[in-house]
Amino acid sequence: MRPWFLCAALLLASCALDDARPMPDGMKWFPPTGWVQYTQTASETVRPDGAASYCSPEEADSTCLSLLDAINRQVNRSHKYVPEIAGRDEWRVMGEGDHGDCEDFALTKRARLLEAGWPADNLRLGICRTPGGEHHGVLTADAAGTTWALDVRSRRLERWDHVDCEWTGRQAPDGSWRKI
Ligand SMILES: [Ca+2]
Repeated sequence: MRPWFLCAALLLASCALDDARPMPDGMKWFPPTGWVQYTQTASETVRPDGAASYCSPEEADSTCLSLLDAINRQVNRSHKYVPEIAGRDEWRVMGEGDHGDCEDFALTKRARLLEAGWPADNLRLGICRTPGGEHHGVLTADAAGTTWALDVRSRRLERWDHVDCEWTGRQAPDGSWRKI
């Protein structure tokens, strides 16, 4: 199925058109402190092993994109967004009834998608700067020829280059961090 029809079928906010392209990777970057702390206690996979092929960027189909959209919506509506103070911001997967801020939503979506069979190397956390100058964490995944942002600020999937946020860094498929 062509990407345009996939987008229309899912009523995505920003469809993959002919100019679609995945987010590029840049030079190596230091991982955020919150991520480093998270990896020390996380029960989820934090270091991709490259073994899975289902929903890889090359293989992602309409089923994969539908799953991405469904979990993005489910997590966004199941938890309350509550800002946390810089320097005292814990990165964590939210349980039922928990609240959190941007990267907690991103990590929760990542955990739900891993449970559903998405490969860890196609679930990549990204950091961007909002128009208000705040650092903002977003889960990203590549499918249908582009990179999708699972942003807590939007109910629907957004193409990475349509998000109102300036990307500064993102994980590579091996889990390391790269500048954008
Ligand atoms: Ca947090």
